[in-house]
Amino acid sequence: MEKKKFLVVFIFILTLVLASCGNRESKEIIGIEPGAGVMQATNKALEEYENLADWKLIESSSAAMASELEKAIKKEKPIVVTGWSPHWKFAKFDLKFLDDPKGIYGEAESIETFARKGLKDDLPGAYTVLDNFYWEASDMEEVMVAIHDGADPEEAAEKWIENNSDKVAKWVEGAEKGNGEKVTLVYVAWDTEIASTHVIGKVLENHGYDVVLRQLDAGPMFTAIANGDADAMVAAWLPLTHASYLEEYGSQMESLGVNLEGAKTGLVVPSYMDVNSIEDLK
Ligand code: PBE
Repeated sequence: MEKKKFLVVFIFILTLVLASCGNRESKEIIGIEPGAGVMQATNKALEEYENLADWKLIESSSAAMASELEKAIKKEKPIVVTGWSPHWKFAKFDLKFLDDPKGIYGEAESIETFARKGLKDDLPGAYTVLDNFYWEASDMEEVMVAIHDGADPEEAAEKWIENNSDKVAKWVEGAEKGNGEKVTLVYVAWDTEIASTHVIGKVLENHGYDVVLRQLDAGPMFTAIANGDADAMVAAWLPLTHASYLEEYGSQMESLGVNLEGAKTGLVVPSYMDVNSIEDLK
C-alpha cells in the first residue's frame, strides 16, 4: 500500500516537472553569439514586451541557431530564433519575421564598410576597391545558399565573381593594382559576413593583394579596425544593430559607406506557427 502511494506521488511530481520543462522550452528564444546586435535588441525586447517577461534568450552561435531551427521544422515544432535577412534560411524554409510594434529591431538596416584610418594613403588601390564595393541582397543570398549547400566559402565567392564579372569590374574600376601588399579583413562568423568578406577578399586578391581574412567576435572586430590592427571590414549593420559599437569606435574608423541595402533583423518563426507579432508570444 505504502509503495503504491509513493508511486502515485512520484508520478504526480514527475508529471509536474516534465510539464514545467515543456513549458520552459516553449518560452525560449534561440539566440546567436552574445556580441551580436540582434542579441542586444532581443534583451531589450524581453524587457519592453510585457508578454515576454518570463521568456529567456539562449546564447548560442549562428550555426547552432540554424541547426536548431532545422531540427524544429523537421518535427513541425514551435521555435523562435533571433534572425536576419538576407539569409539562406529564407530560401530553404518557410519563415516569417514577427511584427515588432514597439520598433525594437528598427526598420531596414544597411550593411556598411569601415577601414582603419590611414588605409587610403597606405594602400589607395585596396581602399578604392573597398570603397566601390556594393551589391544587392540577392547577390549575397546566392553566395550564402551556395555555402549552405556545401561549397567552401572561398569556392562560393570565386564562382559568384566568375558569374558577375560586370559588377566586379565596377568595383575595381580606377583602382591601382596591388603588388602583393598584405590586406587584413576582419569579420564575424555570421552567414552574411562569411559571404561578403570572402567575396571582397577574393576580389582584392585577384587585384594583386595578399589578403588575410581573420574571424573574430563582434567587439574585437570593431576594435581591430579602430586600433589599426586590421585594414577593413564590410560587416557593420546600421543604423541600429551595431549602433553601440559605432558610438564607441566610430570616430576612430573611416566610413566607406553602404555596401548593401535592405537588410533586416528580428524574431523569426516558421510560417506554420500561429503567431504574427512579438506580442502574440505567450
Ligand atoms: N547579425 C548578422 C549581426 C549582424 C549581421 C544580424 C546576426 C548582428 O546582429 O550583430
